[in-house]
Amino acid sequence: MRKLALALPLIAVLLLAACGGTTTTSGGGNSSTITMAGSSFTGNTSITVKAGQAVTFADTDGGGGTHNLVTGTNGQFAAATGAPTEFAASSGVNFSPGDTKQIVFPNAGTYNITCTIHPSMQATITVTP
Ligand SMILES: [Cu+2]
Repeated sequence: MRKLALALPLIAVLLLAACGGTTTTSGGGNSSTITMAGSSFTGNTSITVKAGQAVTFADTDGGGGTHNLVTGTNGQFAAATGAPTEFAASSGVNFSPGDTKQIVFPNAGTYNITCTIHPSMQATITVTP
């Protein structure tokens, strides 16, 4: 009984660590990750995935920032046929510092992504069939 009482908190810590591990995809080698800092994209801004694959948006560089990503250019929303449902509305996808979100792109096409808060933030996601 005494051993079990010690083991339970340990298991809880291990589970938390495992969950945290999924957010450590920022930076470098991952070609399907878009990284953001306080007011800009910081890595690849032109990436290619296959239809049905997820793009990871990691707002973690330097602690991240507040962003509102939409389809469009120069901070202006433009509806994009075939874009993920998350990007279907002008309200877009909100990021708070430290957020990492995976968004599946189900349809082939070329999608421009911009930030309504920082119009200079622009990325292009190409989805191949
Ligand atoms: Cu932004």
